[in-house]
Amino acid sequence: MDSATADSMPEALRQSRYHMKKCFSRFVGGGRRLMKHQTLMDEIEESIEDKSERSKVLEGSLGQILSSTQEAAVNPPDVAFAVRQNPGCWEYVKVKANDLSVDAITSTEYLKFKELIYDEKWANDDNSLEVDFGAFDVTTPCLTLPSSIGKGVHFISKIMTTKFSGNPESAMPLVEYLLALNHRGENLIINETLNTVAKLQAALLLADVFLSVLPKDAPYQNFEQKLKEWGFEKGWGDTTERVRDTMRIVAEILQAPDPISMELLFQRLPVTFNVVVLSIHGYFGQSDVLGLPDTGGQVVYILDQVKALEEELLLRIKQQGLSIKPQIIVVTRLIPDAQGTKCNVEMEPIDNTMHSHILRIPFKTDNGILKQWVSRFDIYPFLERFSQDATEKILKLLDCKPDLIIGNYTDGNIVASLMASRLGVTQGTIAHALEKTKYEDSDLKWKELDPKYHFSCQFMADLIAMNSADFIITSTYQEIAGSKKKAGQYESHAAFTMPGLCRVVSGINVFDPKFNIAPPGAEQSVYFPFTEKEKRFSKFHSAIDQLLFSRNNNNEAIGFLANRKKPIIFSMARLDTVKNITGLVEMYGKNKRLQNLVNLVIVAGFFDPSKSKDREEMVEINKMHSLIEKHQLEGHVRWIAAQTDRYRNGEIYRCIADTKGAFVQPALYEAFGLTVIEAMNCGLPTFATIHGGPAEIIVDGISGFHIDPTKGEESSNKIADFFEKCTVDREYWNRLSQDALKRIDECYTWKIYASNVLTMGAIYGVWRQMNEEKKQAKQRYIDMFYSLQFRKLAKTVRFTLEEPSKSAIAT
Ligand code: UDP
Ligand code: LCN
Repeated sequence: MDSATADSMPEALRQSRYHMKKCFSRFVGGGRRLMKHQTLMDEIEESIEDKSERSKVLEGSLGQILSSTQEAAVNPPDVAFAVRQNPGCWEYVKVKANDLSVDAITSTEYLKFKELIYDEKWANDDNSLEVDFGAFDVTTPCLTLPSSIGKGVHFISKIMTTKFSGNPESAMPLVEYLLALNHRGENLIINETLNTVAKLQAALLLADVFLSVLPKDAPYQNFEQKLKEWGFEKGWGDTTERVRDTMRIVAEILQAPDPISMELLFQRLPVTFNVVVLSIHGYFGQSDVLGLPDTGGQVVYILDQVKALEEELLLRIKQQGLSIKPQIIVVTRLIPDAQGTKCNVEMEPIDNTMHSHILRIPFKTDNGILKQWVSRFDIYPFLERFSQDATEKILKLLDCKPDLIIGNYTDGNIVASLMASRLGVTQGTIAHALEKTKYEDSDLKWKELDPKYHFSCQFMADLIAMNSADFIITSTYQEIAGSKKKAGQYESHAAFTMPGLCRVVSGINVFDPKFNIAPPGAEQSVYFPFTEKEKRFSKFHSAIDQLLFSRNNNNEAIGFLANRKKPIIFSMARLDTVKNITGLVEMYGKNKRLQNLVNLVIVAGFFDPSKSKDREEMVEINKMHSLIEKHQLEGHVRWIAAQTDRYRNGEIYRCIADTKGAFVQPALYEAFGLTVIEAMNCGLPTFATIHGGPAEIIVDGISGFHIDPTKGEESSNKIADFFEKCTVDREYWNRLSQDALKRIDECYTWKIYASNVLTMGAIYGVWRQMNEEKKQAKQRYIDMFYSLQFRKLAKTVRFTLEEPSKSAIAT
């Protein structure tokens, strides 16, 4: 087995043999255990007390290996290292503590070794369930450079270029693809007359000569008949110029393909008209839902995404010279007990769109319809039935199959997988957040966590969706492959083990070209700079003034700000543990310097734990109250309940900017972090967690600041330093504000997103067709895994509804 680490480690250990022997005897002295990177480094520090000796040891290749070690599993007398020198690149080695001999081991061997710590019987059982999705992908072309991860479309375009090159007949798959394009059975682009590369080439030449003498802006209808005689159908363009351009792209590809023309072509072809978007858990609605349990960024993302996709579809359809009405259906759960929202309404048109709707389908059980909200962690038993009901309803509504199905989060993605495989439709998935990396060792400790989180179901569902998807949309690079130091969310599914359940020797490969980065934006009619005075929603100003500065406690806000002249640091999030709003209150409470400089305003959850239905929220509410009391924060903190009106929220960010304040996002882990880009869009300087997406959104010290919420003191001092600096350098705050806006304009807009996603839908559609046999073989494995593993686990999910289960069922 090739392993650079295994090759260099023996010599590296030999050079520091004396110290390493000490370190290894310390490692094994602690008995069976899993050591995370920090523990490993701490123990090295304790073993080699002399600082200069230690630095000598940690120099060179040994230092490189140890600093790239994510974890080390100890089963005396052996220690196995999981080394990650680059994103997505893992090597495993086993070292004997007594003689420091080194062996390269496979990921499977490493997982088994690690399992010994948790479940020896399972680890030693030759028939423990091993899952290997990668076995079906050995012939799939993959990226090799970590820096290219997430650029799947570009890679596929290159691969297609080589496939279509060579002799003229190599491009036949493209001709076949064009022949198959249709809308409700009516041919588009070409018909059977042009069923070979040669015929298509000849016709394109003829058409070009014919079109060259027509006015550039002549409408398609003027020459439609003529083109039809040669075998061309609608869809090439709306004017002579556009038709000629598109034809030229095809002619050039047939002559000698290149990736740029390939991508351009797929931006233009009439492939997608009907899209189904799945987002099941939480309260999916257009008003009064944000901040409710399980209801946050995903809803915002999808509503904005649909609007952007519809705009792009309408533009493309017009430019294709077609008069087809696109349809986007967002499928979610119907909740009869809707808590004052519209989540009990079956169909709802989506605001600011012309042809997009929310379709709500109830969860059915053998006893009838489930009335209440169900936590996303408990949702699994309902999904199969939901997918069947949703599929029937969609086929009825569209009167045809959708062209593209996009799932969101675990539940939406597994349903998208079932639906896409049943209908034979291109499938895209979006995770928003993969829970696996949010909770440390959630795979190894699954048995402990399962009663509360049902990760056994969730991780199996995620694996199914990742593997059945034709393409995966992510918001950041880190979501796929992390950073130099930390593994990515998808990457953590490459090889992992859940002792007693299954050993995933190959879950997903982050070098697979199905991965694409397409970051979302923030709706710019809602989130715009505080300086655009004439656009501001001044009608909210007096209510916001009350909300922030009133001294009264009421249902909407508690606590008060004694000195309203101070800038405000502001945060807004669902009251989940991971969002760590209480962590922010604590770091503020402990830092008197910060308290003297700024006030703190929090928007999160609500104040009475007995009113919450969410397990984590109840705990956090209680914690908030006790922290405010413990640190005597009266007069410094205003706690506002969850806010549901995004227009007003936009204005809140701007009002905070008026105070020359800042936004703070203190999550222990944040997958992407829409609030971060909302705040930045409003020109509000932002401090956001280094753990997850925000680390990539913000360039530290330029477009905002990174904080590490696990280091409260350091973080609160960083915020305090900023505000101190602002008092001496009046321009500093403005510079930060402007650079935040610049960053957004360059990288985070919905327009770029929509164009990219529709192009993905088209390119991966052809790719899927070109690899059909391979896809089907893998699908059979996925189907089996679904039936034998996921389905069985979903049936075992037990949870309590807040009312007795009888009244939870509406028949
Ligand atoms: N949000 C809100 N009211 C609240 C809390 C959050 O409107 O009380 C909105 C917030 O403006 C953002 C979304 O919900 O648009 C949260 O998205 P984010 O990506 O920050 O976190 P998520 O909740 O998706 O994990
Ligand atoms: C879910 C999350 O947890 C956030 O990090 C994202 O910003 C949001 O979804 C939208 O993708």
